[in-house]
Amino acid sequence: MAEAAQSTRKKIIFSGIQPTGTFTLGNYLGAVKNWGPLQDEYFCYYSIVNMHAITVRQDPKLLRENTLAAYALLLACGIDPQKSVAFIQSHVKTHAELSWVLSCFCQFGELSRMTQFKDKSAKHPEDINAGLFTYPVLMAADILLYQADLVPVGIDQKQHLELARNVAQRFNSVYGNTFTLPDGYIPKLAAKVMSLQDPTKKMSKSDENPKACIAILDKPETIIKKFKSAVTDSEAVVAYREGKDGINNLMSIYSAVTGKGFEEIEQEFVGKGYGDFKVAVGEAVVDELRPVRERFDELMKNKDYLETCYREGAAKAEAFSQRTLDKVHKKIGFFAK
Ligand code: AQP
Repeated sequence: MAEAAQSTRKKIIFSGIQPTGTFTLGNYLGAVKNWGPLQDEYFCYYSIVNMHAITVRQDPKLLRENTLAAYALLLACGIDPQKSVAFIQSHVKTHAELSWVLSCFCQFGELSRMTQFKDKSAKHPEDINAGLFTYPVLMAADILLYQADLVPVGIDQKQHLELARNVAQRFNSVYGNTFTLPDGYIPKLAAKVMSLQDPTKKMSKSDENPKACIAILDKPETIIKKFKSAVTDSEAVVAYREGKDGINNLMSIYSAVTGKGFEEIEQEFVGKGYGDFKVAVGEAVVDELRPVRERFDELMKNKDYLETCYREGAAKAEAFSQRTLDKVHKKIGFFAK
């Protein structure tokens, strides 16, 4: 399949998601939902990036469970392992190997400027480890190993993506054309879904307040309850405007799941209060997520199938990425044993 991708010059996509908990509505709308429809047009590599997850301390048993569940969720969200290469990052050793090489082409200063590093260091002051600092180098390796043309991500990953591009450009300028320069593929809507409890903060899997985020496997009644308690304002007018962060967030979510534009939504809720609007958003999200939950439950009953898929995915990912790594090793002066 890798050869086919090369010879027909089908564009290549890479993206990943951390198994740090059940995907949120933010992960889903900003990233994973958009991955499925790309499978026919592009050659896609999608990964559960468990090596990134250990930059924050994880319970080993839970990480194992979350990794398998995240893989099943990936398929439940529409990734077809026959069309795409779906794999678990730690199964493919080239990621760590290229990451080391690229870390020698990445400056301390540029890593120090990464906002995710600053945010996560502030959140975990007791464990500001080197992996947290070099996280974007591993992400650059993930992308560049597959010669990805496009990387579908939420807007929070834009800075890391730019760094990957800079590292690739730097390497290419020294050793000649080696890596494809990747572009971001950021959705127009819901590129940054905000917390339901603090709409100035992004919705995150690891938020300590469970009311702040919708996990895509939440029960319908839990989803409705969380939307009902979402923080808004005291104006009681459903309108997309500066300063109405809570309502803007709910309108973006509603728009992303129903396909309705902001004006249409404003018209729909003229003369109605926030209560009606919140329930409508909740119900639309429940409808959107129902098939994902049903498919996930089915997949988790068939662990053998999941194992076959992730093993095959890893073999395909390794075969393709090894070629990039061999090329890199040759260019920098390593020779084969
Ligand atoms: N709130 C969000 N809105 C839109 N897109 C989002 N993404 C994350 N949060 C939002 C996108 O989801 C993809 C996978 O993200 P990740 O799991 O690799 O890492 P993250 O960005 O750090 O996600 P979380 O949920 O905030 O995880 P934790 O809490 O573990 O750090 C990416 O494409 C990301 O842009």
